[in-house]
Amino acid sequence: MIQRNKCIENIKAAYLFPEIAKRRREYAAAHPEAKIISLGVGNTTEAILPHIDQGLTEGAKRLGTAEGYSGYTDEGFEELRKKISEVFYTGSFTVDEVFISDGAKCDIGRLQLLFGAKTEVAVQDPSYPVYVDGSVLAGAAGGWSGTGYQGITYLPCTAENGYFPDLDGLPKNALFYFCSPNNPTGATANREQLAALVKAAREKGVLIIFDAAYAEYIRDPVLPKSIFEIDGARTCAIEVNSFSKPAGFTGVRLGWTIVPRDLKYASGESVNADWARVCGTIFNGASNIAQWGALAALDAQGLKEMKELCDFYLGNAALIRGALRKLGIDCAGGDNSPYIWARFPGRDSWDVFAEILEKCQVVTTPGAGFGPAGQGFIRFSAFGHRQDVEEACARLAKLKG
Ligand code: PGU
Repeated sequence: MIQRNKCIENIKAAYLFPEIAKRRREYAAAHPEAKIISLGVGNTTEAILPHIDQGLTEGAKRLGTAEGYSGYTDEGFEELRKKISEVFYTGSFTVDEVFISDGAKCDIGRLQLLFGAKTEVAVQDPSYPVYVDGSVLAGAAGGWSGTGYQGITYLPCTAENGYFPDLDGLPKNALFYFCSPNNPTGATANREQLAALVKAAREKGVLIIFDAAYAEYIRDPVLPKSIFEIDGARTCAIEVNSFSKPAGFTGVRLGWTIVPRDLKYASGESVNADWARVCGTIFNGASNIAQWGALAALDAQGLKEMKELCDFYLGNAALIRGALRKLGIDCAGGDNSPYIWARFPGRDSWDVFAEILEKCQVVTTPGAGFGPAGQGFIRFSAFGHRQDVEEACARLAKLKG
């Protein structure tokens, strides 16, 4: 029989979120009366707002007309690529530097193909599990050592360093996944920090994959929403982004990736040209309907709706953070991000997860699932209906004592 891919063997256990869903199901089976509320996976809950929804439905209707029909769109509608450049990057990228995807996670997975199994990988610790698990699947990291995967450099992001890593630990010529606003800590890097990151990356020949999936949650006007607000980033960074969290497109599926033409490998060859080649080979473009929705999201009315939606979830975040602080639980995040990172010193985060589920019937995400430095933390997601979030906040009082 055919052999199993060794890289899959190296993966420690189930992907974090299905594991949480399994524990929730087990709890629900044992407690059929429980009204469980999820503040676990960051999955949007609110209806798509009317103008953006109209973009989607009109897009679907177009496909039923001779004039409006479209098939494969490869790297995406040119009009959408242009609009993304204008709205998010002051028009500074040409259409061939903007690649439309079916979501940030999908591109994070595919991007590894550019660099291969020999790549050194560094991550913020804790981090979105796809960076590490994707690297293991691509063969760029080895087996589980008990505290982390062999071959991955974990750069701790803790309360002590303001959730920004010590860049001296960044290996040379590595791929560095960096997420701001951060999942899971909720920390948002400021301009000086990102400038230091770009400087270190350029000095060390590091390529940054900057995940800006939560950029539209930034409310502080001085905080950068993109790595490309920093001079020099075009020669050392790729940015992935998504309509999932600002437009409620988690189920619609649409994102984009910026690969600057100035970005070169050690050999001098173009990363952009290779990315076009990879996408052309294993990706047949994003849904046309989703792209019509995204175009609606990027006009004046759509941008207003995206802000409204993010404000709603930020309102939830403020409620959760307030409830935790009232209990004396130290927490970060929640002001420019939809995640709250709560500290339970000296505790195993899976134990705290189980305690919150049992006492409050609230599902969270254990910090250890995001990396070794996540031990002793719980991530609360602000994606939920207001009534559920209010109810969850009231139940959290049961954690007292
Ligand atoms: N990037 C980051 C940093 C994310 O947190 C998520 C979703 C994505 C990308 C995915 O974006 P798409 O455009 O929708 O592909 N993170 C959620 C959902 C769990 C998951 O496995 O993606 C979370 O709870 O962390």
